[in-house]
Amino acid sequence: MADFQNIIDTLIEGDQEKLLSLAQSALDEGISAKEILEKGLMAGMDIVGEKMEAEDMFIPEVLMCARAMTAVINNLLKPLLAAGDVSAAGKVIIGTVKGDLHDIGKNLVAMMLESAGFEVYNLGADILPDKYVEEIKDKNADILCMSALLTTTMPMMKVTIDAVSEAGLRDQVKVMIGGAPVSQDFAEQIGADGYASDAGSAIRLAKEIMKR
Ligand code: B1M
Repeated sequence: MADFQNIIDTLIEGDQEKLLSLAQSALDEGISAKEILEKGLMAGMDIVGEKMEAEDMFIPEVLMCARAMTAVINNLLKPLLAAGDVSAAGKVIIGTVKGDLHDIGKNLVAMMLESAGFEVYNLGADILPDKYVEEIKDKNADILCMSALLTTTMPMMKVTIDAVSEAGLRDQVKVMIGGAPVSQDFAEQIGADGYASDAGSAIRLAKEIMKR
């Protein structure tokens, strides 16, 4: 039986080496990458968020947790999280909106879309509306995915959609949004084509959009 509590505690401590070794042991025991991600890393990150809000943890410590989680995803889980379906699915531009530096969830979504056969251009975090526009044009993208983790940066999603419309590209590209504070209601309010609550639903939605 995997010791998810140990993984959670180690993530909260930000101990990257120990976290890598615990995740490797869990994989060796036959625990799936998805379970390690959801029951260990994401559960731990939720507690980090609560501690951050309560001012029990501060930015440097949270950054250590984020780096430890990213190391486990990139070094151990990435190849195992592949969705398996590798049909040529479409071109996706993805980034976290201007003013927002949170990129772990966005990178997970990018990685899963890639493994589902999409051609993914991951622009990074803190992305200006004009940069999205430039990349949509340059890559002739089918889908634009935006992530926001802060209530204060959610409005940048609307600003970006407006910039895409002003550039005359809105008919060419479908817009999907996601991130913890974002919702289906908000997607409708700002004129996005869809909202995905997690990486799995982002893949389902992207595939559905490409069929439309
Ligand atoms: Co920040 N932070 N943070 N933070 N941080 C939150 C988001 C917060 C909820 C913590 C809290 O107070 N409880 C809070 C936001 C409050 C709010 O606005 N509602 C917060 C705050 C306030 C801040 C600062 C303002 C703190 C400060 O400076 N005083 C600051 C802002 C910096 C900035 O961006 N300008 C800040 C900074 C940071 C760090 C840099 C230290 C670090 C980020 C490091 C990094 O990403 N490289 C950090 C972290 C780690 C967090 C928490 C703890 C964890 C986020 C995370 O990675 N979760 C977070 C609390 C929390 O979320 N519980 C918090 C794991 C990840 C897998 O989940 O990102 O939700 P998530 O992604 C999911 C889904 O949302 C969805 O799929 C993913 C996978 O299932 N999804 C998409 C995400 N993007 C998608 C795009 C799509 C589709 C689905 O496209 C279609």
